[in-house]
Amino acid sequence: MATSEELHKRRVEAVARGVGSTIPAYVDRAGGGTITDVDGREWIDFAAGIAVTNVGNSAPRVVEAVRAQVERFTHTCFMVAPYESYVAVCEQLNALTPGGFEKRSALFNSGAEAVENAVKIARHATGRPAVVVFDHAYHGRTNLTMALTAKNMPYKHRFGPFAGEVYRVPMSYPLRDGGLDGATAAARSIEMIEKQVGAENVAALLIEPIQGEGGFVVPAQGFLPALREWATAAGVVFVADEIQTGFCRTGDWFACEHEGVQPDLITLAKGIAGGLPLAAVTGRADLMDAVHVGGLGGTYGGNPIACAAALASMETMRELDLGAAARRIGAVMGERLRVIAAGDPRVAEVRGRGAMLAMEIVVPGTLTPDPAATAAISAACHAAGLLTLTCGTYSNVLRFLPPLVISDDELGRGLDILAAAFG
Ligand code: PLZ
Repeated sequence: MATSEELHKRRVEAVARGVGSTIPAYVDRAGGGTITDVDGREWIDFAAGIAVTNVGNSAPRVVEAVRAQVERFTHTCFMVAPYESYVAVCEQLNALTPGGFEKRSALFNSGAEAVENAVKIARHATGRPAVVVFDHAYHGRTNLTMALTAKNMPYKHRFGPFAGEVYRVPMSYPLRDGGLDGATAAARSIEMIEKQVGAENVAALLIEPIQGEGGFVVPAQGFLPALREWATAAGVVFVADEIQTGFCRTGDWFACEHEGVQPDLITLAKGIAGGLPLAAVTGRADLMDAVHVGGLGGTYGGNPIACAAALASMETMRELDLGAAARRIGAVMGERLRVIAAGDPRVAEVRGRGAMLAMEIVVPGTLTPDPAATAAISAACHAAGLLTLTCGTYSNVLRFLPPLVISDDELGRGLDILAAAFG
């Protein structure tokens, strides 16, 4: 087998430079909580493919379901000749997502595609043009979702012009907004929408209940409910982007549940199908069904193999109670992170929920972001056998997203490596 170094040389000659990788190691296999490269080096996995393999890599039920589906048929296109598993995934999403009202779902391939479709549906249903998004938001890399995403480098730089009718308002970010309470922070955002956009022009308010790429920003309590309430009164479609937070990651099926928020539409991807590409928009039947027949779709959306994997993943989440697993991981990890933070003035804050935790790194005694220290700590983790990711508008957040099936031993060893990396 080729070595990681050999593969890297081939990659440089074959793969476009614009596609990056966190580690220069080439994967041979990956299990519950580890990734092994072609040279036999092992990493404890605190990335889960960016919050995708919540059920673990090659989860037994997923492998079995995919194998069986591949043998039956691989693709017919749901828009040409439909099949049961697509319908079954939609039924489950309608039942699992917050809100007891009647719902419908539509399936797509990627998170960005789900977000694009949520905007299409909200605009079509309301007849309004504007979309409101937040500072530090991340919603994807397609043209519309680049416009919805906040951060320039690396996502938007020289990729414009961007889609119009996108308006950005302040996020509740307690560490960096002076600790505004949720209601006050929401009032500030709402005033900006009303004065600068006009509520009657707004189709959708789109928000990650805990921001992912933007820095694992957890809004102050009450922020999301206040926005939800305003959207209802203003006839604005409240869209929760749960692409990173969904499917047990935060200890509930969906992060909105923590404060009892019921979105009108919810965008889903990543953890939905154990690593196979699948995404969804789920929401109020009156909004979803407003769109004319043929208005939504795509060749591969809801591919039968991905649907089989999704059904098996959701079954695994139920069977293993991965919500409880995420809460347990969060308790163990949170305690260790707070010990590290107490002994290191570079850690401004430990935050997150369940198995979605982060540390924001600053110049000691200030709130000045320290992206260099963040990168150095992450690199030390990689060198010592722990796969960590960074994020944040200021690239100064270490984030931890282990698979929810990680063993206690792997979790403990990973945290030991992290503690050592802080030195
Ligand atoms: N919405 C909240 O987290 C994807 C992006 C990694 P796609 N986040 C990881 C990268 O650098 O491209 C994401 C997300 C939220 C939307 C998306 C987009 O999902 O499946 O990557 O299109």
